[in-house]
Amino acid sequence: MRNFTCVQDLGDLQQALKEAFEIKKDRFQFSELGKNKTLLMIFFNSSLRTRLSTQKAAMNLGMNTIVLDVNQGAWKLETERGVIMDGDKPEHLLEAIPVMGCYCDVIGVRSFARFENKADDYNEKILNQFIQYSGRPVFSMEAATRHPLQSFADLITIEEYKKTARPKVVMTWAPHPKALPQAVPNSFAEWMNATDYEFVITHPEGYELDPKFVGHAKVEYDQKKALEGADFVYAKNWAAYQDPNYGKVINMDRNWTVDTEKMALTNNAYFMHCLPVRRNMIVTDDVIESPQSIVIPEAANREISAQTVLKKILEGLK
Ligand code: AN0
Ligand code: CP
Repeated sequence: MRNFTCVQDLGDLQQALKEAFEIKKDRFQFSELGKNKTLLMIFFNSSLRTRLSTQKAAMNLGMNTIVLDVNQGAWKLETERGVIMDGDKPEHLLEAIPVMGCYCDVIGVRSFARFENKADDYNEKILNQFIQYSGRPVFSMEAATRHPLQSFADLITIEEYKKTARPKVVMTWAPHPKALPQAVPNSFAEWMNATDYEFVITHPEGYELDPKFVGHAKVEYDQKKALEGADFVYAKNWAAYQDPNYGKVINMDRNWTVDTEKMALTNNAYFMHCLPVRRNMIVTDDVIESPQSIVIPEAANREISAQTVLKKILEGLK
């Protein structure tokens, strides 16, 4: 595998899952694979899980890691071509990217949607420039439209906890005070579409996602109806995708918060969220602290998804 930006890059998904479970059995069995190889992790946005789990995954494989927070201590980067650079940005991404490529073997990039220009976001302008100009394999640590390391960890978690071959998985929108990208829900939907699970998406009107990601999911506007019989409840907020509200919070309806009453409609479902989560906006204290909440094992699987992806990229380097 060269680059990793979406589920298709893994090739055979069932095979990739097998590899992930092999790694989970003994995460140090490939500790020679990354010897003398350097991973550079570039963050344009904050992170707790991705930063730690990906670095840990790289260490398990024997790699060295360098972490760069672009907005803290590096030169501010201009990303547009043709700009007269007389403002506050002393360096252009088009020099910075190939320079970064000189110091590493693999690059991970976190670059959220900016909500300034929908086409730029949905064309993955920043991530694709890294792929084009770095000369290195590049993987997404959440880009503008997808968060594949998260979705892979989510899938591993569902595979571990499911009690039936074809569980009912419900992704529900939930309220949040700030505009959040569609990357997590887009990506989760893309990965669920790559399985044979029953997959339902529920959200208030106006929060329709890009149909390309919705795929064959059932969209149900009545949250309670959607949750009936669910085996997994995957909560997430996202800002509007459809024009003219792209990137906007159009409501903060706390009737959509996942609480005990709603979980009671499910088939004793497990509760999932990618974290970070705002309690009592997205989910109540009671639900996230309940035995059915698997948010911590879900986060723990980020190490496994990252290690599986890094292993496949390292194998491709040889
Ligand atoms: C980000 C998001 O919703 O995309 C990252 C989640 C992994 N969340 C926040 O910015 C709070
Ligand atoms: N879930 C996730 O990607 O978390 P971070 O933003 O903390 O990396």
